[in-house]
Amino acid sequence: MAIVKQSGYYPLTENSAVELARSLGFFDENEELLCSEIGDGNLNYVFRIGSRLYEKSVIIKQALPYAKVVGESMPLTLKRAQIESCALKKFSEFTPESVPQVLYTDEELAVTVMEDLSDYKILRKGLIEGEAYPLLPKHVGTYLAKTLFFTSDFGLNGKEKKELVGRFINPELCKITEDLVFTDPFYDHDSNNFEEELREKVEALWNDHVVRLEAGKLKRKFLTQADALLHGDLHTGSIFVKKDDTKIIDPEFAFYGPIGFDIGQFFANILLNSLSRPKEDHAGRLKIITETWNVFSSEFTELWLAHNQETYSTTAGYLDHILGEIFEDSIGFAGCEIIRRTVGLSHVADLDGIEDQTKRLKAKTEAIDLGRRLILQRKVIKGPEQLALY
Ligand code: SR1
Ligand code: MG
Repeated sequence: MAIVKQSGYYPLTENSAVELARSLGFFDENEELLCSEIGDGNLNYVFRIGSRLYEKSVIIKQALPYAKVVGESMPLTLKRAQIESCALKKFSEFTPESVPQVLYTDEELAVTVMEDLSDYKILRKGLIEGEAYPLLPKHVGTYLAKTLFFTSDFGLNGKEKKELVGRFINPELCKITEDLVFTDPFYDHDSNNFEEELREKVEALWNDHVVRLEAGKLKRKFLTQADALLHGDLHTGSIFVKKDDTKIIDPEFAFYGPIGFDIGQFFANILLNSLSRPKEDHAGRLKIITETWNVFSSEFTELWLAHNQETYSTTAGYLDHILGEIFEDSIGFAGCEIIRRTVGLSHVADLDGIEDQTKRLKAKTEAIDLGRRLILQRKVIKGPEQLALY
């Protein structure tokens, strides 16, 4: 069957994705190709296209004009594909080993062609299966330090930084986070989604004025504090792992926001996994958080000492103040993310996948308590070791 070349935006199918890959010269004209749609995220199509034995392969990711997880009733800008590929390219300037290589982008089709990472596994899946990744904290901590330092006012001059802020204005995707992470779970909102057995617990959360006040303060930071170019959605589904390597994927939520947000989302999703595990696994999960923070803070410090462009950077106490603020924010943001993944829209398989209802409800109850504690106590929690689950 002849493929008619379409113009403008059209959603790809497995056939048209193959044709696109061929027309872009990734494969020979007559090469027999295989293709499957492997996207398991909330928003996009992801096609894997390869030669018969996948000796050669690429990924074609296409943004849909709506959120796949909700359906066509939730329209979503296609511009996010461009944001994602620009963010991947920007991050690769500082840490090329941490992100997939972008091979081609098409703004109109909302398509990014990327290096195929099918020999990696999504971290969330690996953690649920009980696998260990000893190099994960080193890789994630380094990625965080480099991307967050080098896109901040400490790593860039004022003009360069402001140009980047402008390039990464991402209002539609930020609005999703503003609503789903920072607002809806703290109100009786339609988008919330929780098991009826948790209603009493959730209503107590909605009626807790102090939690709501602190969540409001954290939301304001997210709205206003343009510290650095964030990934913006750094949960364990945005990280690909294998034993000796880690890749950070999917930065379509990238924008200039508070440095603690990426760190907090990562902490939150490790803690959510921990809550789903037997007690004997908790220390290992806490170690991921502790080591990631230690790597982040020591690498951020090295970059600060070697490359800081801010006159005040040599003032005694300034670096400690900044690191203290980043840590405090990351704990508060982690609290919001934990609550959202338990009572809001877009849950995590770590908790929802617990088959035994009693155990699942217990884990979710503990998640709500933990989220509350992190939001309320973020100023007194001084180190990651204090995040130990009871
Ligand atoms: C409607 S989108 C739901 C969630 O999926 C993404 O991964 C983000 O976490 C977003 O909040
Ligand atoms: Mg994603």
